[in-house]
Amino acid sequence: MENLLKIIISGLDNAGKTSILTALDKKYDFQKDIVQLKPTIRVEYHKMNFLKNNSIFWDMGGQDQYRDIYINYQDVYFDATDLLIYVIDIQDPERFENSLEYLDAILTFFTESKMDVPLIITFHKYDPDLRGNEEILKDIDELRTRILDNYSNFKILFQQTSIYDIISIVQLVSYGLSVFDEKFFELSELLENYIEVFKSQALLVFDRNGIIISEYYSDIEPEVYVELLESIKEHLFLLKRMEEESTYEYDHDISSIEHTLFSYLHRLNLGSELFFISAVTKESQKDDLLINFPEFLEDLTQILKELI
Ligand SMILES: Nc1nc2c(ncn2[C@@H]2O[C@H](COP(=O)(O)OP(=O)(O)OP(=O)(O)O)[C@@H](O)[C@H]2O)c(=O)[nH]1
Ligand SMILES: [Mg+2]
Repeated sequence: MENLLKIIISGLDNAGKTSILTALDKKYDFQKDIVQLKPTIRVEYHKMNFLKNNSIFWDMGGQDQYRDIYINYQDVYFDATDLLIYVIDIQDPERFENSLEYLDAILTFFTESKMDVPLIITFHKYDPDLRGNEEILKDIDELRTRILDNYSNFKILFQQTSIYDIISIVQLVSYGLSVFDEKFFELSELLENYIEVFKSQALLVFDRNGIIISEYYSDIEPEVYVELLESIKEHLFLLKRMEEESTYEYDHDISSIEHTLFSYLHRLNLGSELFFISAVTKESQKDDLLINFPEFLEDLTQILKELI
């Protein structure tokens, strides 16, 4: 049966909410659209399909006057929320308090209405050049601790995102949507098992929109991780092409990254659904991957069938 999910994306004005949704829509060519964004007037709706679920994203403009409206008419706006994504601009410490107050107003409403809403809080604008910045990491840590202390009755996931790191944006949504189905845990276990069989570095399953359905990484050094993300990013572009050119001749593609990593992308058609599997492994281990891949595909198909 098809579900319709209501996902609210909220936070102060200028936090980056609309940018996140725009980046998701246009994963492949989004930078110029984001530069031209204007502040959101009240609420904008974005629709997105994810497996069985149709999701409506409510992008709640964060300017003062709109926040007042939402808070005064909370039941209109927040009623029947399935997931709240709350965006905090990590580059704007002067407004942390303000942002926590707004979050508190929303969570107080959920508590009073006895609504058990899962929550993802993202520390946004965590741009690649800020990775490892001690001040920012300290801020993130403090915010996280404060939020956890105050709202122990909520199920909260934390995430760091930047529109300059498209994978982080894709992950944000995939974490959010995976809280709705137990099958995702099974899938994650399957990937965990096979990453050992393959002796590989990364294993990801995407849907046709490039949303990560599940992913697993082995313990890897930071330098390898950066290369890995680059190769996955290439896969995102490629799977777009594979989807558009339904006549695309091959069901898989291989590339090598600086002769050390081997990167494999496979397309899987299941009924009218389309999935992509991305695997990255050491060049020297590629046989383990290629030999065991068909068996993995079979197991994966069993689980995916129940998700569509
Ligand atoms: N450096 C950086 N800037 C970002 C990022 N995401 C968004 N921005 C910028 O932040 C500004 C505000 O982005 P919006 O997406 O319009 O913010 P919003 O939360 O939708 O704001 P309202 O609609 O007013 O509530 C824009 O200038 C974006 O280009 C990011 O990850 N890193
Ligand atoms: Mg906006």
